[in-house]
Amino acid sequence: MRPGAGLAARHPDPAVRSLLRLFDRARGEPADAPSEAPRVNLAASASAETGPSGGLIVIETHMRAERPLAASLRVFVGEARRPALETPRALTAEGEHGWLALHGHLMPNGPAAIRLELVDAGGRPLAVTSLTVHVRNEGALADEVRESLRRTGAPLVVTELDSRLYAYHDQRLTAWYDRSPAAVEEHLAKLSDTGRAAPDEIAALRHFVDEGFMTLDGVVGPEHLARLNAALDDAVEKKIEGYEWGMSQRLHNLHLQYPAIRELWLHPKIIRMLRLIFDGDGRPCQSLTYVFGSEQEHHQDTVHLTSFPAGRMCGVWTALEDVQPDSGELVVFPKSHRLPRIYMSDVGAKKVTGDWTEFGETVVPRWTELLDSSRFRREVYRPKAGAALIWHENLMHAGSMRLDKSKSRRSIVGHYFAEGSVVYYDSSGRPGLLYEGELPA
Ligand SMILES: O=C(O)CCC(=O)C(=O)O
Ligand SMILES: [Fe+2]
Repeated sequence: MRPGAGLAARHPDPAVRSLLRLFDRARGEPADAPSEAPRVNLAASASAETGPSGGLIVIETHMRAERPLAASLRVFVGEARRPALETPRALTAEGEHGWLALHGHLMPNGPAAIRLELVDAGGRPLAVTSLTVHVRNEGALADEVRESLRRTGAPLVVTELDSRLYAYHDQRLTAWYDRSPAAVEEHLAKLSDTGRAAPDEIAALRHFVDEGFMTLDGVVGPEHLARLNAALDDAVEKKIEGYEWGMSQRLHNLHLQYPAIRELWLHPKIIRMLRLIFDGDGRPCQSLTYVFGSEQEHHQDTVHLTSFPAGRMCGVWTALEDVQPDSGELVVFPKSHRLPRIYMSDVGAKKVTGDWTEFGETVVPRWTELLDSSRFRREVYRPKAGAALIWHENLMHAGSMRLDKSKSRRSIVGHYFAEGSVVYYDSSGRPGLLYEGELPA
């Protein structure tokens, strides 16, 4: 380095020097080798490394430097010699976990090499890592999404997911159940004429279209219910996620620990009904287990569990016991699925990174306003054990007040997305991951 040549060379702190080198470069300083290159670590992994993944390919990253350092992360996809993304990163000694998401729809099906590079302000390599991901987006919906992403020029790599990335206004992408009554009838007639759906299933689908949900009795039999309740007892006893008896708190993804819950998650009757709704496979993304009522305020899942195209998500709520009055029952507002969908950008809300205060001040009042705009009936769901309710993505629903705190309300919710869609959490801007394994026939 030429002594005294630039701002960087004059500063005593090496971290500041490395930042200032940026300015020196901008002022025409030559890209000298740094006097003492700090050790930099870069690691990346993806669930799509182990098997084919649809929708967004999520890459988890970890990067750190011996001492604070301004760097750029470059992402190379496939054979491309130019980075699909170049983004500044402030490296720290503590290290930082992060993520990137790739629009797999814009990639060919099959394996793809991904290379990540960290470079310093002068473009000199600091660290590099590679991985191979497996992309699979097949079927009519995936094709429509691919074409839409191409038309709108969606970026291949994203670091924040948002509704503005997608052509939600494009009516070619509207699901059959969100179309005109005539189009709905035509679809149902086809299902019926081809023998794909039985008369009771057609009736359930019609209820879903008109009211925004359907109820199914006797999905889970007594033996399976006993195993599910034993799993809940075990989770309570082990105080999983710090659970204390009587709490409204939900337990996340217990299907990963309890085979009985996983069996419910992939229940053939539920998967079959979702296949009829989505006109293709539906795949779960998570499970939430409740021992007592959630007392969750009215909301649409749309902003939390977001699909592109719109409407390709359903919630499935299964009762593990006969639901009692005053236990904090699930409440749905029939026909409210026809209300406008609310996304973060619509109300100018910032992505939630942990504190939900602003969300409560921007999104929640808009929901209240929408619900108050029409006189929606408030339907309390008080089923027998083993029954399930499937709601439309945009249906307004809530957990009512637990008027009798001693009454449990054992239930499990799964959120399912249509295969071929893009799955994300608009509220946080993070990508979603679907179960990619076998589905029952
Ligand atoms: O079970 C409840 O009370 C509400 C659950 C819910 O809103 C959801 O899981 O999306
Ligand atoms: Fe919900």
